[in-house]
Amino acid sequence: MSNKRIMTLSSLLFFVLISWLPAQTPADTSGGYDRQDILITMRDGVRLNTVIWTPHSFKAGKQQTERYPFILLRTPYGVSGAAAPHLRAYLKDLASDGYIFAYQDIRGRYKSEGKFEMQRFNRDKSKPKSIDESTDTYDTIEWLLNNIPNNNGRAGMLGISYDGWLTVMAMLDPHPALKAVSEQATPADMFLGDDFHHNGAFRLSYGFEYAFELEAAKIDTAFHFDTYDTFEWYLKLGALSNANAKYFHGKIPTWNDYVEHPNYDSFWQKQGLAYRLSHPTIPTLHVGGWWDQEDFYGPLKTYEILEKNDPNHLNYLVVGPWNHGGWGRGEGRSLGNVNFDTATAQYFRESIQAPWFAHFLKDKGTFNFSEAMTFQTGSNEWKSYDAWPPRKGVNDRKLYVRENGRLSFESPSKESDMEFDSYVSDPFHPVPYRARPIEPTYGPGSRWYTWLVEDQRFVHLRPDVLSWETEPLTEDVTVSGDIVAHLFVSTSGTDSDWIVKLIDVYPESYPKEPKMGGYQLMVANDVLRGRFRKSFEKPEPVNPNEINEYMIDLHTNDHRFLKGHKIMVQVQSTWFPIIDRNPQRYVENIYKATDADFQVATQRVFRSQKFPTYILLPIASH
Ligand code: PG9
Repeated sequence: MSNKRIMTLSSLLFFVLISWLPAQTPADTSGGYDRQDILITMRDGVRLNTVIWTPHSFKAGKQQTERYPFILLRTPYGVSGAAAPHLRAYLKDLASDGYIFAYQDIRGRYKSEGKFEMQRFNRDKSKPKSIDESTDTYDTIEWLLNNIPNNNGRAGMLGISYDGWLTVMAMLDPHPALKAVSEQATPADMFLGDDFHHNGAFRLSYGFEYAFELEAAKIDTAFHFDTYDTFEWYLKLGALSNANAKYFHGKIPTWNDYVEHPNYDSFWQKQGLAYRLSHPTIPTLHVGGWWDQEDFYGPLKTYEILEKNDPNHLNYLVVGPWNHGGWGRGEGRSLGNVNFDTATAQYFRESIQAPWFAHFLKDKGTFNFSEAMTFQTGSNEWKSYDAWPPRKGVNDRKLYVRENGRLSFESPSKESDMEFDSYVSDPFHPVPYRARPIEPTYGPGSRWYTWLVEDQRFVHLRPDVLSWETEPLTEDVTVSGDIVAHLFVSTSGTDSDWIVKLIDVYPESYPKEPKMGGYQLMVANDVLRGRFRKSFEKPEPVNPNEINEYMIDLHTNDHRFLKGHKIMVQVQSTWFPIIDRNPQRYVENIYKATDADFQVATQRVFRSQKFPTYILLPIASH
């Protein structure tokens, strides 16, 4: 890997891409691989740069006794500098089993020809020469089978994030030799839940910085901020319309897509996996991390979509205590300040990922996979389920917001409709989503990778962050499955964001790990943009001061709140700059709003019998 490449990667996607770097541990020289760089020609004549790694014994020219399957990895992040498979923590356990690895630059990236398109749409099948990521994968596998000797006629594919999404694309009209895949942290829907928006609320800092990195004239150029604290920079940017006016000048296609598609129109729908996928075509292992700061929604949603139509039982799920791609590197004993007691990532690679491919591609080992395998946090134990969300031994219970900052499984006793807690949401003084300074997302020293496990005390008791908590628990409370917040709220404005965080509060005194005393660990969270409360396709203004019920999907989880801990809920209306500021005045298109559109709003969260704000928790008996 050239120095230049290492520098650009470190400022781009350091954590995802670190899996492309050699493992820190000494090289396993017993399992060497040899390299060939080849341009493989696609059906339309475009050539894709592919690095092929074959087990060392190939070179010796000996008669081969063993035939190897292929493992394909396709990526927009550059393959030429990537280390050999046996030197990459992510692939080491596979490499020691023996595969032929092929790493490929996708169209328009690094040494591949053609044009890059962010999450390219499916091709028009009526045109015989039309291409998409699925045909590029198909053509690559076909070429490999015909040109690389001593293969066993089978291929597998895996990848994290964009590479995970490319793995999903391989499942559309798959090559018959593709026998197993593992999509890991694929985005499934960029409007509803992954990198670029959550429930229609724009992920400003990510959407801005990633689009620039991928689409600026010079490959992988990080945007240059003139302040270290990007909170300050984005605040000074003001309304989103200033981004094109001052910086992008219409030259970043993905930014223009955000601006032209402010609602869940056919652009976002056709890009999403619900539109593209119907049923599993090959055995598929979905992998996600509970604290994935980029694409947690994606792998769970992709599993859910395929699970609806899986008569041959090809669909499997693994979720562990990881950030984005955390299962692909290191041991996974901790994340930020949170300890998991065991080497969760290493376990995944050795005992799930490698046996998965060995089974389908090499007929090796006994098939020992449960439908869903999760690492339950809190108890810090691996669990197996025959369905996800689990159906057995789980009952939904409502945890209510009550008076005096209390949270309780008992419903509100107050009859008066006007029981509420209130705060002022000021878009000119937004609540930071992580402690400042907020370094550029992928910049040096960035704490982006662990912000979801950051101690929420950094905003607790701010006047614009409400919080309610239970008494210390008298017994463990385990939450396994889907969590939904039901807010009965009003705003004095005509649009507004609602952010809900479900938090595990550690006991103030915690001798096991003193620094965790009183820690507020977020276990679930999300935002809903008020205009989309009834429909993501057709936004509507909110009537000022009208009480509305908002349902906010807090996704799925497997977490045990231990005896002595407390459960906390926090509600706020800004989360900056990961989420852009809602002007709090309804405008047709927030990306075209001007600075004059922003206003302060008074927010109320109701907690009466008639308007009971609560979190619906799937409480498990296991
Ligand atoms: N989260 C990144 C991404 C994937 C797909 C589209 C846009 C961004 C990534 O880590 O690859």
